[in-house]
Amino acid sequence: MSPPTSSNVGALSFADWMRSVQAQVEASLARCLPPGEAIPARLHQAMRYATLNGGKRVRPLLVFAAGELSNAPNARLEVAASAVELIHSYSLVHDDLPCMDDDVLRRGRPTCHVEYDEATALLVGDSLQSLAFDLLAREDFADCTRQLEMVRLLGHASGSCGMAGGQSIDLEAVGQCLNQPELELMHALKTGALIRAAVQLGGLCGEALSAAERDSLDRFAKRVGLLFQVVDDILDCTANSVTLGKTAGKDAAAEKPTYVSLLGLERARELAADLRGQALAALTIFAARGQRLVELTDFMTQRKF
Ligand code: GRG
Repeated sequence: MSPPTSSNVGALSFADWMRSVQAQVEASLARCLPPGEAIPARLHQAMRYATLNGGKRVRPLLVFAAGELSNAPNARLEVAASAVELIHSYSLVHDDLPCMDDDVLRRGRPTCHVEYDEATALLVGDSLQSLAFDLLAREDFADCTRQLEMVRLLGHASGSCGMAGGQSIDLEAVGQCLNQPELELMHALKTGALIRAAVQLGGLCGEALSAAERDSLDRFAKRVGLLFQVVDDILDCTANSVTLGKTAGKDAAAEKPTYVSLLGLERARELAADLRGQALAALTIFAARGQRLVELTDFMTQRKF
């Protein structure tokens, strides 16, 4: 299927649109990752192993869906979406290491350090992260001001005041009893910051949004980031490892605080429904232009893996 363009995107069903964006991002990642035979071949093969052929590509989908609000060029969205997915892939590789979550299954396959080795997995994460910024800084991607803003935004979202900071809080929280605001802060950083960045990057790829539109989009991004995590916590204790493609029940086994451990399953489900409502309410300002974001919010609420 060819990539969606601003002229045909409205005509595609959500399922076709999603498949088309996923295929486009897969092809873009395959192109921008160094070939498996390029020296150092083992590292490059491991980078490709950790990034390609798997993953729902939720963050790239958010980039593309947010890009529809600002009539963003498809090629620019592809670069921004690929950069976010590289950061996400790096975070999963490092998260699975024995010094972090110590997991053996990811996207239905052995984790990167199991398939290769720990040192290689560490370098895979490092290299994927560097590649993300390399991609955003390439000269033909956009105008320099926009590129700088995107580099800064992604750097902030993935660093110690964003995803890596959230991971640090997560590691300290093992065996602790966090209250709801503390849990929310941890997830706003660990999972939410990159999801928020994906939405912001999509919004930045096209024509300038008004201040009111930017505020609404950011409100949406924060709510949908939290929604993603609440659903993840619910799936961790209701779905099995085969469906999830990762080890189910990990959080409870590791004595990690989650929305389910804090609120119970039913209230966690109610919270997910509330967050969905708040996310959709934030999109009303965009009317029909927000259609894909609305559909994507529902996909993120109803996902089974
Ligand atoms: C190591 C700096 C560093 C950060 C790690 C993302 C993360 C922070 C840890 C992952 C642990 C985890 C399972 C978090 C819950 C939410 C989450 C990020 C799930 C995985 O994302 P999906 O469902 O995965 O989008 P796919 O495989 O579909 O890409």
